[in-house]
Amino acid sequence: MVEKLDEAARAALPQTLPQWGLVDGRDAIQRSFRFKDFSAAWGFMARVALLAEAQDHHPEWFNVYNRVDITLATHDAGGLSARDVTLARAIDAL
Ligand code: HBI
Repeated sequence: MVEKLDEAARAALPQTLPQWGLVDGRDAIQRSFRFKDFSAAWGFMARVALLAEAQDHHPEWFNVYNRVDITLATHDAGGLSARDVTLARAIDAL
């Protein structure tokens, strides 16, 4: 079982992940990305997929043309965990 994110880490989210927001009605974070076109969006998704496999932690996402919306939550924890923060930071660093 994966531990949910502790209160201190939750309070720090605006600083650690300033471009991510909390999802309404759900213990999850989300960020929306825009790219030049579909090819650039898909290239980004391919790199996120490799990160996800390396971390054994996977995004929920939606893509249309140049837009990629990513939601992160830990299903094994029933909400946010440190795994989501780690993956979000790695995505931000791409
Ligand atoms: N990805 N987002 C997310 N949440 C999980 O709990 C999770 C995952 N990828 C793989 C994974 N868990 C494995 O530990 C197994 O539960 C399949």
